[in-house]
Amino acid sequence: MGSTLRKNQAVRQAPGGAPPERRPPAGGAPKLREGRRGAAAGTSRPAVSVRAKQTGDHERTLKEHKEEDNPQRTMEVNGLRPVPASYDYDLIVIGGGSGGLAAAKEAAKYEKKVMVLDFVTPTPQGSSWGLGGTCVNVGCIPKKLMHQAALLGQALQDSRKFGWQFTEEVKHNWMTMTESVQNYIGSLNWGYRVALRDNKVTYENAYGEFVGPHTIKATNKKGIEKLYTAERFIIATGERPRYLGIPGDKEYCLSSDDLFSLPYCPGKTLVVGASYVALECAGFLAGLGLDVTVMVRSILLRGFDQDMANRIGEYMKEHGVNFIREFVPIKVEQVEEGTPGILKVTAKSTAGDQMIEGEYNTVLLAIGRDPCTRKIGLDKVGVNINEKTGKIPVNDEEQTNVSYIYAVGDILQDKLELTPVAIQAGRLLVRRLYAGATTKCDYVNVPTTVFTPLEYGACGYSEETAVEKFGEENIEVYHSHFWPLEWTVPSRDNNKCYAKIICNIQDNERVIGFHVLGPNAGEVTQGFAAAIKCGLTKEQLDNTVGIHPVCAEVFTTLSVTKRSGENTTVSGC
Ligand code: FAD
Ligand code: NA7
Repeated sequence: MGSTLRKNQAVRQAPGGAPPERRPPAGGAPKLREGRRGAAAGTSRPAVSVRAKQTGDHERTLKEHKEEDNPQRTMEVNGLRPVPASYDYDLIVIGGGSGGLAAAKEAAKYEKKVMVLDFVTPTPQGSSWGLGGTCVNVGCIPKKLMHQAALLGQALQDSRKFGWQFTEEVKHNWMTMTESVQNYIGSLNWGYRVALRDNKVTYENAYGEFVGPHTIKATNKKGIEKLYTAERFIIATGERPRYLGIPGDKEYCLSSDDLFSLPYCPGKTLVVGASYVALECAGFLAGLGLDVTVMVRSILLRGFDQDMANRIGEYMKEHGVNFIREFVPIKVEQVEEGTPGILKVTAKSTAGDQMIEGEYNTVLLAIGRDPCTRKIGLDKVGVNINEKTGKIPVNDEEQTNVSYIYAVGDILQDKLELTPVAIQAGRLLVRRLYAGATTKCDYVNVPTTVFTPLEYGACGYSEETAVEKFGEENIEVYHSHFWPLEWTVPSRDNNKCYAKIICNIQDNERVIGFHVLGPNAGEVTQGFAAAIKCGLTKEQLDNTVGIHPVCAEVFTTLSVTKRSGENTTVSGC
């Protein structure tokens, strides 16, 4: 099937749909077109393309397409390396976040002609950002820096006991923090652009949408559309915050996509949601001295070890965070305009008919994130998604049901939503595609950290899932409280930090779950995660000499089993 005469039709029909004859068989790759020339770049008027030779020249495009059956022919694209004549690019990556950028840069290493499309749709409040995706702009990076700002406030308090004296009143300035954080993010955005340029990856700040097999439409901020073809595609479009769907939510509420660049202090804040984004934001806002309430629909940190989740909740409560349990907002109204203004929130009990009202300066929604997969033309190319969640199912090689389309990162069904996972999956995928590698991304025993005021690091099974999978009689849980030495002098929070490992009795007490609540939990967990990957057993942990006096040494001396019911509290080192 020749594509030449079809390409302009495809554009004219978008977004309504590609012509029927271009639609691939349901659930399968468009086999007839594999290895043949894809639709060349072109729009309804004129034919527009990345191919410098073609831009605006519809006649020449048609002529070139008549020659398309010669697979040996190569051509220059953007003045860069030659690619097989079949497509504009070897690889087009849709989404320039953690997974997409990693994949694109890796592919460029193997002399592939690569394009990245990245486009940020502004939030309902108008927030937008640069290249790099969620982690850099509105996720891990600003979150951890603001968490650090809160920890410094705590350190200032502790420092008095260590002899520091300050005469000035200690206050926090939201704008100074936000500007510093945003400046750093700006430098990262710039760094990503430079890295793409250095790697000869073509970058377009444009929204990508499939319009037909091997063909994508890129629409930039000005609405200018271009078509590109590629032999392969990687979808890495990530997720965006969900809204409640109640009156006033999009009008007045913020999401984490707005918070980190908010140009004014949010003031008294209601955080809606109880998973890690909600608790982390609530934690650092409270640590900065703000009045913070978390509205919890059911449980804290669904999916995480509940013993640890409840300890985090207790700690946050003791450190000034209010919790409203088993309520959901049903209406948000503006009482007063301003930066911040005043919002009235009406909420309903999930356990009965009770209604409550409260006034806040800011309402932050952190009720989950939806994958950006429903508006990228997946139906045009036959890529299956989970209709309920919007997630994309892939095989263990990150390949969708359409053989030339792959997906990585947060949009994947049943995979972890973490930056290093997206990066690892993207890199390994590209190495398999272009470097003959066979290593697959291992989604098991991935460590993670929740940056709540008392940090929580975890790797492997939660206690609940371990019991479910192996049976209670087959697991041994060793645990202990610990008191970081740094916390003793300022008399902080004895017996709040907590260490727990879960071992599989049937497998030589292999460590299948690792959990720690305490300072620098991420730093602690990272190393143990490597050991767990290597098959760490309880005996090996016991034979490991600790480092004194550090928090992590507790894992080398765990002796109390949960089953025994013995006391785990400590009073010194
Ligand atoms: P993203 O990084 O989201 O990138 C997707 C990109 O594609 C975005 O730039 C998007 O605008 C763009 N895009 C979408 N659709 C299109 C389109 N049609 N055309 C062109 N471009 C498009 N992970 C951790 O590991 N540690 C943490 O501490 C951590 N903290 C987090 C805190 C918060 C508040 C949030 C929200 C997330 C956090 N995460 C954390 C998760 C982490 O950010 C994600 O797992 C990671 O960014 C996923 O990478 P990705 O490549 O799948 O998508
Ligand atoms: P999660 O992990 O999807 O959790 C969503 C939280 O919001 C969870 O506590 C939910 O409660 C709660 N929720 C969901 N819908 C509502 C409504 N309608 N009302 C009140 N509360 C609600 O979301 P996160 O934002 O923390 O993280 C998502 C991803 O972002 C994460 O995986 C990272 O990649 C970054 P529930 O337990 O369901 O009752």
